[in-house]
Amino acid sequence: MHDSQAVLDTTLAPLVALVGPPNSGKTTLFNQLTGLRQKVANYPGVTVEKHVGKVGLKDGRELDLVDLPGVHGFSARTLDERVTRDVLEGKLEGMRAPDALVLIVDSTRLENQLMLVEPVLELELPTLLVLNMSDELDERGGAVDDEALARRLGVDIVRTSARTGVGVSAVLDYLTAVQAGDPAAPYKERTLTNVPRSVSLPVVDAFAHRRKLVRDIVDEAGFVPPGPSKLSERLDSVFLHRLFGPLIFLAVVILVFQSIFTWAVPLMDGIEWMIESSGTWLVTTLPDTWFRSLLVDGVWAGVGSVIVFLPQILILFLFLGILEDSGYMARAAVIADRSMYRVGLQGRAFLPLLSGYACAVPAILAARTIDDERDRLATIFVTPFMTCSARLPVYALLIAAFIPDEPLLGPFMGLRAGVLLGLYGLGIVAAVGTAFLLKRTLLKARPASFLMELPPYRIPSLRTLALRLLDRSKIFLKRAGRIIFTVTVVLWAMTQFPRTESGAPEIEQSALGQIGHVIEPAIAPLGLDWRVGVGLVTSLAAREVIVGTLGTIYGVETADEGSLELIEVLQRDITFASAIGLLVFFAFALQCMSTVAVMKRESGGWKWPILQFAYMLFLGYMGAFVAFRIFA
Ligand SMILES: Nc1nc2c(ncn2[C@@H]2O[C@H](COP(=O)(O)OP(=O)(O)OP(=O)(O)O)[C@@H](O)[C@H]2O)c(=O)[nH]1
Ligand SMILES: [Mg+2]
Repeated sequence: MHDSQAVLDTTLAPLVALVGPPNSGKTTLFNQLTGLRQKVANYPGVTVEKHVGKVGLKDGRELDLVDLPGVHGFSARTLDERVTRDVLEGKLEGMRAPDALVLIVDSTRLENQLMLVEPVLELELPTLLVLNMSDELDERGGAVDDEALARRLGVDIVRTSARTGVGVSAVLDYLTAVQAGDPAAPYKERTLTNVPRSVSLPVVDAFAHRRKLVRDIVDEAGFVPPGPSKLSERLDSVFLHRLFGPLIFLAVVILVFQSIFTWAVPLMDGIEWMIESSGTWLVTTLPDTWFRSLLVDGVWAGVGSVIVFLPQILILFLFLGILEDSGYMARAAVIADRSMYRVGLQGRAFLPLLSGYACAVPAILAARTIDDERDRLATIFVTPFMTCSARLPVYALLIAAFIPDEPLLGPFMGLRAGVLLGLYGLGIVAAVGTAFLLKRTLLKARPASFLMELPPYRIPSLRTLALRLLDRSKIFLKRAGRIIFTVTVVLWAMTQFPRTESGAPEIEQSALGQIGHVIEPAIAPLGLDWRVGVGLVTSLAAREVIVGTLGTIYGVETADEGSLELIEVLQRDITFASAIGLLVFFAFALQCMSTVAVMKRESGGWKWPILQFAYMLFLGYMGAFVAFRIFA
């Protein structure tokens, strides 16, 4: 966040804001104009992303461009609208007011899109009106008289196809004029600002008034709406088909789910191998000091365990990007909506929840596509119940140690796979139950009615996809890395001190071991002792950390070489009932600081993450207790 603010504060280049309704092509045009010279951060205190970039102008100078979230107006009903209005009015901390605007609209839907023109022109800033998607307008037989429209509104107009780059040069001309202090648009003569309006007008009337005004303007400009897209109609007859629609949807879900696991595996193995071999190299090169221990056992292992998830996250966002930009996501939401509605969530919650199988962190970010705030909160609250990949190492260890390798359903499924599947099921049940409860209590509201306008199918822009993946990896590595780094360093330090007389750290006497003893009374009812207690504490950083911690505590040299030994020690030390309890605990409890941190950011405060952590911990503990009692 600070970097991009610095970009804005330290330069005197003019600032131009890109405004427009959702899906009008703002980001595509932004990427055309700025390329790689852009930064993403969040606006201070809120979850709305701030995209700023530098535009190289024709005269060799440059200016700053900010891409705003899509809005229908400035009524400040949603967070996006509030942020957009604040940016445009220069009220946002750490950001100066824009010197000029580019209002970009989808020219195939002028009647709807120009509703934004009046509030934008009221800002009295030099404004360029961009009629985007002109390729689609032409293709489908639509028309509009730019000059008449420009005269009527008193602004300059440029037609573009942001995806192919047509008209981008004309936008650059305008920006160059802004930089030269000679913005093309004479905003003083606007006729729209003279439209009589009464403050006491009820909102509905003001809206109706505006709608009529826009319809007149569009008529005067000879707008001929384009015919329906033949291709979209044909595709919808398949994708929204009563029978094939859900089947294709299911296939897409399976494809995404599978690819997160299968395609990512070689990449993850590669990264793991790199981290391990570089760790080994460090061990052999560096002298045996506390510093080496911190670097290798603490930082390298800890941060490495997070970086390993990057391929899964990139594949996930690649799919989400393709699905969103192609227009399929809107159809998928329509199809998923009915079953999600019963739970109390929106159809749009489906894919974020599905992504939770890889990792809750990107899944919570993906929930930004849910526009209703209560629905989004309910969705991100239940997301960590989905069985993320960090639970797998824990499940794998405990299942291997305690569940016999017997057939369950003849040749189709073994008992071990059955238990694993059961744990996945447990997560789903908890998520559904919790969503149901939330929507009837804290987040009481019917799921937002589903009146989504279906966009036409479009071929996603590779440039936009690639830039988004780049953003995602940067954000993920920066944020997750920072947390894991801190936590691992602190945990490592706690295993090292206080030192015993012999000088070697005795884990039972270390600060961490002492914490284990403090926790012991709490987990004694589950049949667990201080060792597992320590594991539960360290796994707060990331669930899979417990595997390594138990390995260390039980004096097993390395978890890898001795995983068989670790299994044997566990079998000796933990009862079957306690192990089942532990499995249930990990299915429910929020043992993941990255998720907590991301929840704080995405919900804008500590309230939700604290509630979520406490609730999931309670559920985990009670579940483990019940399981322990049943199997004891
Ligand atoms: N055919 C066509 N498609 C376009 C054009 N410009 C953008 N698109 C596509 O329209 C979709 C939406 O574009 P975005 O740039 O993400 O729109 P946006 O205004 O940033 O959307 P939000 O940020 O969600 O408000 C994408 O699939 C683009 O590839 C264009 O000129 N012609
Ligand atoms: Mg955008």
